[in-house]
Amino acid sequence: MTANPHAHEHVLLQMLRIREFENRVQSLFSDGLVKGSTHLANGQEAVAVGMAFALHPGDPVLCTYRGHHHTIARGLPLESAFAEILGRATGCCGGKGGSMHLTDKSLALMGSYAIIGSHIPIAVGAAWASTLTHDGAVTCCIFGDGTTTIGSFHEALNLAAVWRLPIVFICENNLYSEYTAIGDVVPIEHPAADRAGAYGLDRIVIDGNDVEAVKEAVSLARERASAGRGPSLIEALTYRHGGHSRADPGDYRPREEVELWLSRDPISKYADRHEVSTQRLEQLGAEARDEVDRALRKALAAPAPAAEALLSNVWSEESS
Ligand SMILES: Cc1ncc(C[n+]2csc(CCOP(=O)(O)OP(=O)(O)O)c2C)c(N)n1
Ligand SMILES: [Mg+2]
Repeated sequence: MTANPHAHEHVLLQMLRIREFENRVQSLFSDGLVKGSTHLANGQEAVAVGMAFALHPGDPVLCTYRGHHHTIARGLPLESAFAEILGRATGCCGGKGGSMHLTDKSLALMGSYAIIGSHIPIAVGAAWASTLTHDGAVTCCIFGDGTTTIGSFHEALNLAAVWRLPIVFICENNLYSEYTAIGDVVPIEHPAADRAGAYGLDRIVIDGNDVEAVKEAVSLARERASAGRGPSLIEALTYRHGGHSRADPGDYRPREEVELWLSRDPISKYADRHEVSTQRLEQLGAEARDEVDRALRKALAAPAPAAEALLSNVWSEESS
């Protein structure tokens, strides 16, 4: 992605770290160590990593319950993410948020949201704030294909467009909304891009399993936003390798479809393009596994939140 000869490995390592992290979360869930639900992003790593390489430090990012990959790609330490998911005091939300609420203001990770579409108006608010404070930040808001049927998606998009706010919307179209194929509930092929014109925006559809395509599209959108030319809506085509959440085996998906998308795995696709040997890819995978193991050991050793933590973060403590 850059002139640095090791840059390819860096990109691969980022995707491998996320993949290993997600695999470990699945095992932790199966072992009964995760309270609540988990929504993994195996197969969708390129969207997160491409986005993270295109954004600048301080750009606010808002994502969903399927947000481990976005937050890790934006710099959330693996240990902090594990600890949060395990409900430990050292997690990014002190163990009180869990898998669906990875948030870290110091990294401008302004929340993962479990209510579909709820974060899109909040992201528009963050972008509006940047026009008032002139902080030069561009907000990035990520959501799924199913979210495009929610009213707040349309309301927020309209406002962002008419006020030309500095925001990049990314729709991760993984073809399913929980257990429902998007084609069964939306009468257009591209649920986000085919509606962009209604808000005066370009129709942008990209291969979300191609990390370089994602980086390029988000960089262009970021430039446009910084130049005061308003938002962009990017539809990134991708696929989750597993089910919607927890123990969902995803059996409602045709086998050929799953196989087709497994053959488009973003990690092997990138490794093939840059001629990374199988042996080197395995070494990088082992490196990622070691790092994930170390982080998990530390998170597992961390204490549960103290009882008093129940009463903190209920009201904003910053204003007092
Ligand atoms: C307002 C609201 N309605 C329904 C749900 C239940 N729900 C959780 S995930 C989901 C599917 C969302 O699909 P999509 O936007 O494509 O995201 P993906 O899970 O594929 O990343 C639904 C309907 C919810 N969380 N919030
Ligand atoms: Mg979806």
